[in-house]
Amino acid sequence: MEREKKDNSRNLYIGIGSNLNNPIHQLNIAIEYLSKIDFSHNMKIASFYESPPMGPLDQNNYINTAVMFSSSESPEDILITLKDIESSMGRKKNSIRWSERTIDLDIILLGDLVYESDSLTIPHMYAHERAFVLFPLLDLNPDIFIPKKGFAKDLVKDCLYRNIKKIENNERFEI
Ligand code: A4P
Ligand code: MG
Repeated sequence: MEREKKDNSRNLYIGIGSNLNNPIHQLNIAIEYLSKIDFSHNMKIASFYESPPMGPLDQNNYINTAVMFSSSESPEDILITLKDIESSMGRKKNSIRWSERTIDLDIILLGDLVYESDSLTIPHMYAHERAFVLFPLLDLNPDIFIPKKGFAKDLVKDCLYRNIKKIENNERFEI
């Protein structure tokens, strides 16, 4: 489990997804934006993964990744920053659940914080059950623990949406 550091900073894990307008390009743009925010020092970037859409099937495959850096920002301030980046990248609101999007930035974990407000749930409510979230997290930290759920390396053995392919070497994962 991660411990809080003395300066109150915690390891922030952000999940990134896209399935519109050249998703790999969109992920790279989002990473560029994230690397420029003033609290994103020493950012680590996971591999990119392709998977079929969770939700309506009449949309393109998704590309997902995650980044991690240390942050002492509040959860709500981090969410505002992520929403700003989504709007700068032209994300449009769609009323259909789990519909296609140019970019989706989710707070997956903030150290071992458990946080719930009207606008935010940390850890991300479904992170523990999605292969397209867990594989990138494991790239960043093989011993990552999801509070109240368990170690990602255990959760991944039994999770949903497991038809996932790592982009660089084109290997399909068999769990
Ligand atoms: N919110 C609550 N908790 C969080 C959090 N931890 N991080 C609230 C970020 N936001 C959080 O999000 C809706 C609201 O959730 C936010 O305004 C915030 O207040 P949104 O990004 O506007 O909408 P959304 O992303 O469509 O929400 P939803 O239903 O959570 O979608 P998901 O779960 O992100 O799923 N298939 C594949 N293969 N890969 C994908 O990445 N993604 C989705 C979207 C569908 N299918 C997919 C993928
Ligand atoms: Mg989202």
